[in-house]
Amino acid sequence: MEAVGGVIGDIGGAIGDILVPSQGGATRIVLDSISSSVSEGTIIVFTGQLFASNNIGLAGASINIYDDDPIAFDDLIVTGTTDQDGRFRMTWSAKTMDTWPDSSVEIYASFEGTNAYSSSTSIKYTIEIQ
Ligand SMILES: [Ca+2]
Ligand SMILES: [Ca+2]
Repeated sequence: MEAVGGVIGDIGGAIGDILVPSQGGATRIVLDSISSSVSEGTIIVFTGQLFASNNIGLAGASINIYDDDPIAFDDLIVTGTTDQDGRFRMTWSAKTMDTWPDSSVEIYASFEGTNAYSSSTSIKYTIEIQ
């Protein structure tokens, strides 16, 4: 039993070495809530904050705002960079991003990750473009 336990332990270690990245601190991105219904051409302000796992804001990180699409690639709406507190702020003139299935835009914020930090995406907000 001693020997078997040792073997299992060695396998577990090997799997851990392969699957768990040596770098890649977890991140969390928060996108502040957005109006659920706006007229076309309304200036929407996307604000939020990117956090490292210690809840400290992550500065100088690239943030993308996307329109989520179920079939096609998500549409990139606007990009920005976080400030010293990890906060971001971008503006967008609201417009329809899809001809199908409806006139809503499904907005989320995304941090693509770096060598030192893993990627994260925010919750999604649906905006009706009037
Ligand atoms: Ca969409
Ligand atoms: Ca789209």
